Amino acid sequence: MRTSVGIVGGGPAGLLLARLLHRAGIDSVVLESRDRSYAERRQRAGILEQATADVLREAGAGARLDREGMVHDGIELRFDGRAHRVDFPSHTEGRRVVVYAQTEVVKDLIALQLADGGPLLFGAEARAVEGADSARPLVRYTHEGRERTLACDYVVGCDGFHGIARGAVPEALRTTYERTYPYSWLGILAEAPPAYDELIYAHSPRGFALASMRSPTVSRLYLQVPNGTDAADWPDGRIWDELDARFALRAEPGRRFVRGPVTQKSVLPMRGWVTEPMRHGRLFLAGDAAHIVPPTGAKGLNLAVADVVVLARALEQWYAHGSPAALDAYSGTCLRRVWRAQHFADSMTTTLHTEPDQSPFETRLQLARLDRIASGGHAAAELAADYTGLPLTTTG
Ligand code: RFL
Ligand code: PHB
Repeated sequence: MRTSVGIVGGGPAGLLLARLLHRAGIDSVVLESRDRSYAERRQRAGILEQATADVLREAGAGARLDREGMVHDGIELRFDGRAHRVDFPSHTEGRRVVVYAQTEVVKDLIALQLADGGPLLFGAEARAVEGADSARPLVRYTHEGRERTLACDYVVGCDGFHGIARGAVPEALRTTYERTYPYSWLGILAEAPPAYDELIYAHSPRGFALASMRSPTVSRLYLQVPNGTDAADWPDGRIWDELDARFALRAEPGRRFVRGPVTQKSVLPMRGWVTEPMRHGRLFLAGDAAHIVPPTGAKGLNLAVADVVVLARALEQWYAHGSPAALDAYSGTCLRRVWRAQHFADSMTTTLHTEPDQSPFETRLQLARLDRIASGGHAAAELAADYTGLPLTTTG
């Protein structure tokens, strides 16, 4: 098989790239190792920056997002037993976020691609990218028990953190930056109406907790837990009790979460990680294949979208005008945004979580930082701007 752009990985990055290229008249093939139902059920992100929602609309994937997505105008920070709201529109000239699950974004993009796009192969596992620095790169993959090759003009590795594409960048030419945090998240999905209208990020002496949602009837909740925690040690009752304790408000001492059946439970490590550069010859890396941010800033999916928007525009300029300038600028353009998001995600993470041997002094500093944000002014405006995201045009 031969195509213009071979896309390894059918997560949000790969699927959206295929859509954007299709709309620009550039053909592509997406190779996804998992089956469709697995790809559509994998629980992950929930928050779309305004620019991300706008891109999905432009790509034709906006109808259900606009019907079912929940527009949020702010978040709550909870610390020292008190609640403080950070408003987004008033600090950002009207910017907001949309709560719409990654599972739904993926379903919408898959349906579009299968309806009128280029080939999207499920159960197609890429084994290697070869000839990245030649004029004729190719992807070796297996599909339906057979070894196959996909010959391309360009290969894009959208195959996530555990993918194989970046292995085609010689070690001597890449640098990896990494931070592992000394705590993890226990995440649950529960059939229970969200207890609050907005997301709540809670700092507490018992550790961080986050209340998010998936729909008016489904809650998504997270608790900071020690690294190495086994989800089996957290029966449902223990989780709800701990959530009640970490979200407790002095003004409403008896308030409890509405409990419901817990349908998913898993432990997620927290890390920051970037590989540079995001290009080698005719191979480009996008999304989690090139960078991971800790989820406290809700940036991972949004960064994946920003990467492929920049890349799709650059490929358009190449195919329409023969101009390589935007392709040459791709890695630098994306990495500037990646490191800003990395910085924001790190500061949210370290301000809100409790280190295993944290001193009372450090806790006081965290509370002072949170108090600065809660007081409004520049600190609140900065959080609102970072959370709702940079406009895509400034990086395109
Ligand atoms: P994905 O989603 O990992 O997709 C990669 C795809 O590649 C496939 N694949 C292969 N296919 C063929 N051949 C191979 N050899 C392959 N190897 C892998 C995989 O099956 C998969 O389908 O990467 P992508 O597209 O870059 O998307 C990135 C996002 O998934 C990720 O950044 C976010 O989920 C991060 N994230 C969040 N991001 C946000 O913007 N807002 C949030 O609120 C948010 N919350 C989260 C998150 C991530 C979380 N976890 C699980 C770490 C919350 C959590 C709990
Ligand atoms: C989620 O809804 O899964 C979610 C929301 C905000 C975050 C992380 C995850 O910061």
